[in-house]
Amino acid sequence: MRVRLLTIVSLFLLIASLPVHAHVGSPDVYYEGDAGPYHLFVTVRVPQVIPGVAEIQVRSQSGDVRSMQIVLLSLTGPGSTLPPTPDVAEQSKQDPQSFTGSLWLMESGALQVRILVEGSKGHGELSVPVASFAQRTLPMQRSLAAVLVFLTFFLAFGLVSIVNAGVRQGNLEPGQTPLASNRLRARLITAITVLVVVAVLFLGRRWWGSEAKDFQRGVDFFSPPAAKITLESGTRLAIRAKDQGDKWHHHVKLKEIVPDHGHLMHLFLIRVPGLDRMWHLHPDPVEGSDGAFAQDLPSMPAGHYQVFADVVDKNGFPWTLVGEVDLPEIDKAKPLAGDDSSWSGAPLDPAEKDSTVAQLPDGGRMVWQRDANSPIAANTATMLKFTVQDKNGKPAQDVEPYMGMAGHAEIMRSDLSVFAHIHPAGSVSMAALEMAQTGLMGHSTGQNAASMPMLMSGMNMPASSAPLPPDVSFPYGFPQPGDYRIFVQIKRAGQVETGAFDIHVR
Ligand SMILES: [Cu+2]
Repeated sequence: MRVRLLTIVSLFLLIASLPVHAHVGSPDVYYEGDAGPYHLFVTVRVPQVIPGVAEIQVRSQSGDVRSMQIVLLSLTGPGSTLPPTPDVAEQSKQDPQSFTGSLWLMESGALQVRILVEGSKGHGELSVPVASFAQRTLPMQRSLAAVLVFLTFFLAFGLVSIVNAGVRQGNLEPGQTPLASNRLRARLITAITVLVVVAVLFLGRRWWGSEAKDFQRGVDFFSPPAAKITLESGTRLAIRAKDQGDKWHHHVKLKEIVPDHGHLMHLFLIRVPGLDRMWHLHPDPVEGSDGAFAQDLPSMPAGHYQVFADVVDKNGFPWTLVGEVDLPEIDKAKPLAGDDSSWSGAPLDPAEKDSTVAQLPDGGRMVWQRDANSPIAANTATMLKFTVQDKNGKPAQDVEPYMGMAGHAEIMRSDLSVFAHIHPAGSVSMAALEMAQTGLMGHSTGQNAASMPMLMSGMNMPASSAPLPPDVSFPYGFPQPGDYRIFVQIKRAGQVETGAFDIHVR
């Protein structure tokens, strides 16, 4: 890997700053799930540059875990079935239920962290998908640049003087003065040395520049792809990826994406500014097109809309296409059907206090179970827990699965620099999570990505007859301070209901 030296140098010497890309600004992984008999809460803090070190934190719900090992492997393909020797995660002395470790992410793409647990209930395994990519090119620290510039000139000047002195006086006895011919030869060779040194410095600078450009190309490759959003024939919205370069289109074929909890694409339309209208829709691929998707829009007011379209490529890498569109008023359209849903309410006002109660359209409420006195801090793993109440204020008895899960939450920062579509299992893509489970104990190994779409289409489970609990929780950490709006979507008695909550994150 050609960028290795550069990035390792950057990694050790440069200051980290806020992540700006991916999943749209929310690259860390928060996950809750079972490793056999052990219930674990996993946080993976991904590095800003690749290669880079990911920090893994795992907390077990019970105290019966003796040891834990972690290992990194590809999510799909041959590498996904051949895990290297795992590393031992260190058990915390203060909190024996917590384990930490770090893993080098050497390559970009869809990876997984496998966690192997030993404890009094035997062995357990868990795999968490991790999207690995460089988020940005880190700038060089000024002090480091100054030191390097000084050393460069010192060495260059030193080399020239050594050559000059060597040629002029190298063959002389002590005390002898150099001959005129020696001086002339020394001048000539010194001039050549200067030219060579200047050429080496020039080529070195070119090399550095091309490495930096290469690295930036990698950053651009994994930044959220721009979407081209067009309104066609009145009410039909078309979604396409804008030209992202040949390499991207070769690698990520929108014709070959895999279903993620029952749909190829989850499309979010949010009216800006204010975030006062939100649609969660599921466009279908356009027959015969090269990766275009389309959706018949429901009735909606005119406005400027931000668009996020979540898809998962065939390797299990989650992409969020980002775009904007101006829409005229759309009326007399077909009502929402299937898994499509919408929300409307008051604009996000940062001056307002944090909200912990959301009114639902049927008279019920959704309550955010949190201590309103303890503020939420950025980059802290938190459990966002909500309770659904019926119109009498009692815990709802009719919550049912919505797209196979107890709930879906969409989290966005007021400036839309962050967008995350998360689930009770956490911030990982559900399609990638399915892929990650194939290599685990109890699963037949050797399943590859090609067999996954079929396997995952089974995720669209029919609603079971027994109602779900009225509580739904989402593990998550807000990636940066600011004002956020959270949409929590659940299904009750056949109706999707959305609660909106505003929070100021410190
Ligand atoms: Cu979802």
